[in-house]
Amino acid sequence: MQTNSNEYKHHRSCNLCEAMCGVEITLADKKIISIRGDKDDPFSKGHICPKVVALEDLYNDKDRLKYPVRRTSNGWEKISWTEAFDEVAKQLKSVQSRYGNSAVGVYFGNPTIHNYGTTLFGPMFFASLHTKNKFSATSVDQLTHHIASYFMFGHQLLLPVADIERTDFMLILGANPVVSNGSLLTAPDMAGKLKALRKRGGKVVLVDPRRTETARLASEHLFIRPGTDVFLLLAILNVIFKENLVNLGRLAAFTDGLKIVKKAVADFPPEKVAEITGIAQNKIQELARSFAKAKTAVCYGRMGVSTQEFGGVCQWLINVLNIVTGNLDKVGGALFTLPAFDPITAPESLAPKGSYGRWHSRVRKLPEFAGELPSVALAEEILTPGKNQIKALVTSAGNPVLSTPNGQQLDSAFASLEFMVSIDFYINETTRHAHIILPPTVALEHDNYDLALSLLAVENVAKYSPVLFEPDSNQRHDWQIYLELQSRMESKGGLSDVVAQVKKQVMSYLGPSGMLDLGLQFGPYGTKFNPFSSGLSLNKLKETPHGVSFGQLEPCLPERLFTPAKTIKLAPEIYIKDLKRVKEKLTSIKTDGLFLIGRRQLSSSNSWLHNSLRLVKGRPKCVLLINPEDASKRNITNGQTVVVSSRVGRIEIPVEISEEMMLGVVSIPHGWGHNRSNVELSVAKEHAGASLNDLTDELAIDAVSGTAAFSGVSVEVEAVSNRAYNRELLESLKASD
Ligand SMILES: Nc1nc2c(c(=O)[nH]1)N[C@H]1C(S)=C(S)[C@@H](COP(=O)(O)OP(=O)(O)OC[C@H]3O[C@@H](n4cnc5c(=O)[nH]c(N)nc54)[C@H](O)[C@@H]3O)O[C@H]1N2
Ligand SMILES: Nc1nc2c(c(=O)[nH]1)N[C@H]1C(S)=C(S)[C@@H](COP(=O)(O)OP(=O)(O)OC[C@H]3O[C@@H](n4cnc5c(=O)[nH]c(N)nc54)[C@H](O)[C@@H]3O)O[C@H]1N2
Ligand code: SF4
Ligand SMILES: [Mo]
Repeated sequence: MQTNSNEYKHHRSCNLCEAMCGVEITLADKKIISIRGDKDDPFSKGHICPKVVALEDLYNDKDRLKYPVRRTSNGWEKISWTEAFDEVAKQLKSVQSRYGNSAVGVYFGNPTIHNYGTTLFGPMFFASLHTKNKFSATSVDQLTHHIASYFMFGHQLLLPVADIERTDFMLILGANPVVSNGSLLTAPDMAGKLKALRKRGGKVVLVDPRRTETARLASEHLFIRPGTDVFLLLAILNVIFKENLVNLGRLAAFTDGLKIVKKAVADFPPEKVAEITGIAQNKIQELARSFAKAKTAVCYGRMGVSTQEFGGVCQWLINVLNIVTGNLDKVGGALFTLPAFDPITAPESLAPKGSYGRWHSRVRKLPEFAGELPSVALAEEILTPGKNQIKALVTSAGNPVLSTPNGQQLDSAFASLEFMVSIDFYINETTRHAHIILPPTVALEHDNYDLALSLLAVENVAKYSPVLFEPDSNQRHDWQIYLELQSRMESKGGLSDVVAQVKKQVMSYLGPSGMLDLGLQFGPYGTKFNPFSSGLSLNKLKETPHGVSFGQLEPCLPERLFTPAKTIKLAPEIYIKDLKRVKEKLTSIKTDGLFLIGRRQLSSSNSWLHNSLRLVKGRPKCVLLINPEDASKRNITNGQTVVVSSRVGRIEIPVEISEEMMLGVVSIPHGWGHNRSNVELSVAKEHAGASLNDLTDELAIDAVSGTAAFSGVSVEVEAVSNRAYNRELLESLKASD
């Protein structure tokens, strides 16, 4: 859109977190002048967060790669795309011919779902590798949600979304949406939405071992001992059943297993769990009653509960709580979306409905889910000799050295590989181990559509982001890189070469935008099912640069269920069995000592935005938070450097003493630790911090899913020496006194 002489505006959605904020970028002479919230975006209404500037900083980052590189003894050497693709395919095929298909492993990271090129073309490329050793960030994140949806609703992507805009009572466990901007809950301006909830007379109760930024906006904050949410949830349900507060409403007609749940929760009365959780018996009773009696209520639990020892059971119980109080599929409760591109009705190869335990990891026998194995097993699958040992690895849009437990172990595992290729624009803690790096374009250089996030949004919205800066002719998009590699992997001589070529031509012609157009036209608001309407297509969507809203979510059960008899399975056996482990824990739990949890920060995005000076400058961000009493017991003072050690490693980190922390709990943000050798991130190295995941333990997992149990790592904290203070931190702490 032209405004004055040489200024023009570009509209897109920020893809740096799950909130899907509309942004308005003003440019002059192809230079960005400002990035603001797009007030005309019907969904985000002008909201943005400080992180948005990273869109520009990424584009301008001098450290980012634009051409393929090969690692040599003299450093990284530039090579051509053709040479790079040929070499990668040759090496992967060589490993597979010598050791079998599964000797090639794959890890893909979180940005995969923030980029529709990777989301749409990734599955085809990964399938062409024919490996059972596929890993992703899902198993250090939201896997427990997918498994609960798969077993209860029949499809891993039928994820209930908390109706934050219409609920009367929101119980939040282990999420900090004011900082994270929401997860599996796409709703821009979470702070505004929580304030609005309270203003309309609603209540927000937050359960978290830290008094977080979100806690400050809650009606009530309850400290909980890390990893014990399972007991709290069981006790809440115990009260609801005991006091006859169960009321499934219309769900009763299509829900199985109520009696089994009633029996299962009978063993966990509040008095049995109060001490372990740190939440008083009467508080638990009061919470159960007010949740059940609220006109509408929703329980929402995220990273703090998804990634703990009983994460699987926790996410199941959260669904159970919403169901037995009649709040699932109800306005003001938890609802399902009907997105314009609906992955739930898309082909299985693109969005599988789920599968569990079709195979197991070789070393620790952890179960497959939807074709993937848990990432906690990646290092041991590389390091343990034997048949099907991983000898070569493909990483794409992931930084597992900083993002998955026991990063040091993964570092040595990657260093031992015969071949590694990374699809990433940074030489970071993970990709520095690659033999070849294939760099894709960044967000402003490609178009985008939020395929995954539209599935998780509090409104049914569709937004298309056009390309802002055309990339150079020698750059490649992620999907083009995937397609080139896929085609080479599928070419096995003879006719297969011809088929692979034709497939490549067709898919290249279609591209992500062609697939999107088909998805939109065949989707619930498209032209194909309703030829007389002026329904949705990509062209239509492009005419509305601020996006389209199809309104708030509506009840859709039982029709949208994928279970064979279209019933909700309230008591899947897998969870009932795991309650045995929960019961044992009730008597064996360790409550003394210090327990470590993680933390997210407004200006970070996991491990990969620390090369933006605007985002990292100022007060040191990678600091350990500790309660004053725990600090004084150890003679630790503010700003001092401490050594934190766990079963797997030790790090040094400055301390900030904070009343925010529950007694016995310390917190470190994840995604830092850029001081490893050969990392080529000039800004991030100057603000390196230490890696939380050099302390987290790959053996600590949720047994049902194999998801990493990040919450509640047992640690020791000791002062290094009286002289080791962090001056910058001390000064900033004094300034804030
Ligand atoms: N202790 C602890 N660990 C955690 C968490 C925690 O709370 N505590 N959180 C976990 C969670 S929720 C997640 S999602 C994971 C994240 O785990 P990962 O996804 O493995 O790690 P990220 O730090 O997100 O790294 C993303 C990588 O993708 C690259 N990248 C960015 N955009 C693109 C793109 O468009 N294309 C390509 N090809 N590459 C791109 C970046 O340069 C970076 O290397 O970390 C997990 N780790
Ligand atoms: N600014 C920013 N935004 C982000 C990201 C980022 O790195 N930075 N990452 C994005 C990603 S990939 C994701 S998945 C989302 C995650 O979004 P959230 O889940 O909202 O983010 P976290 O900050 O990890 O929130 C987890 C909370 O759980 C608490 N907690 C830890 N252990 C326990 C426990 O045992 N029980 C309970 N009840 N609470 C516990 C922690 O103190 C923390 O407040 O955020 C996304 N948004
Ligand atoms: S909240 Fe998320 S989507 Fe919105 S501007 Fe910030 S990083 Fe981007
Ligand atoms: Mo995540």
